Amino acid sequence: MARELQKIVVMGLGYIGLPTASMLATKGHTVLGVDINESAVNTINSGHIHIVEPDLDLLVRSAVNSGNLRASLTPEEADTFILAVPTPFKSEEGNAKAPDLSHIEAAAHAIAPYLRAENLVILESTSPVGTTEVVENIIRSLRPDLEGRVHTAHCPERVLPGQILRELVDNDRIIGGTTKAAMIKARTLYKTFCNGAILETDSRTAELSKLVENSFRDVNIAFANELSVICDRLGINVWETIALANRHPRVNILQPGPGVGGHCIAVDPWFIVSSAPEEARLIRTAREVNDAKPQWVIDKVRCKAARFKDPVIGCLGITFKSNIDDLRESPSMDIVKTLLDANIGTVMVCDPNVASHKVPFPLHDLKEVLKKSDILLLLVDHHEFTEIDSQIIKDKVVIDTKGVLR
Ligand code: SAJ
Repeated sequence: MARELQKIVVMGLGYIGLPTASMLATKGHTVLGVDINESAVNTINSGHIHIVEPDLDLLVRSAVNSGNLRASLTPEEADTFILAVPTPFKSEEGNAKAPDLSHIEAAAHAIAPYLRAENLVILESTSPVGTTEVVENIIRSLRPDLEGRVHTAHCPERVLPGQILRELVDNDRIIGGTTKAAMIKARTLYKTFCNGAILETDSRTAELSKLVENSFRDVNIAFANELSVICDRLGINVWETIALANRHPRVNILQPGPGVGGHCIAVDPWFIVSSAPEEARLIRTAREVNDAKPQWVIDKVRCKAARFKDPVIGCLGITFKSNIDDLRESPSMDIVKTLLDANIGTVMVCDPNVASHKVPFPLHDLKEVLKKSDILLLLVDHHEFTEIDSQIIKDKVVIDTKGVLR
């Protein structure tokens, strides 16, 4: 394994930046993590974490205790700068949702005064094609004295929330340099902590590859969600249908649900659509199919509720997927909020993974919800819900968006 210990600045200490900074620090690099959130900076400097991810607390503590990881509000001079800031989309522009590059642009401006000749700048944030060149152009315009002497590369993050630490080390890594020299420098750094294969390419191909991975998943989940609506219309069990079809050696259908959430799969396909709006027809349609699923679930609940005078509607789960506490872009949360405002019954919400101060409505105990509900709406397959005894719910109207209450 190549061992070249460096001083590294990581811009953005969120779900990607903090694990990456800590991992680099535990491998012996001297790391400064930079964030605009002062309370996150203080929390990290005290050896604690401000986000939830299995075992990340142990890694951060050990990185901070080793003296190799510090957090700050401002960058310093270094050998390598890694940008791991968010890339959300702006509200609808025309028909496609346009990427918001303001955090990346701000990070590039923030590091510019600290750059020296032969520095490496790595963009890890998931980004539309051409964004690494945007970073390069910002640096060129702010530091003309360094023309041609700062290397830039795109190394997209690919880790799954809930398994970040394992995937950070084990996943194959795409390294896309704007030049061969940048690619070689980035490869050397990632080899210090990555056990997966290092896949070499240019920055634009690296940018698109990352977007394609998440779009592939979105399109396949859209297929499953469309099947669930078709099966409902035909009175056929979608879970059984998919399980049977998946016994074909070349079929592997994903699972339907209440919609697609999280900050990645529900966002990144739009970056392809906004770059090639005429051509990206399937990718756009998949987004629309997945985005329409929450309303379909709400309509189902309305239809069932109409049979009761004042039904108690028990909603199980509000996170964007199972066994995590993350509420970002959660379709279940949107469904629950709409039902709370819909005036069609008394809504009781339960999510054992979410602290009650994080949501603007009361959270109830699972037992209480199971006891009082007339209609039970399962939105997230947390393990607490998959273990519900079918006898307890046999007399209730059950709407099971994840197919676990069989
Ligand atoms: N979902 C379904 N049916 C399925 C699988 C998922 O409805 O069969 C839903 C989930 O419930 C959730 C959403 O899709 O709402 C996304 O969940 P996920 O577990 O598929 O993915 P994320 O968003 O947690 O992480 C993805 C990963 N990308 C891929 O698997 C291609 C991860 O590797 C990326 O690093 C991450 O996006 C990212 O940061 O881009």
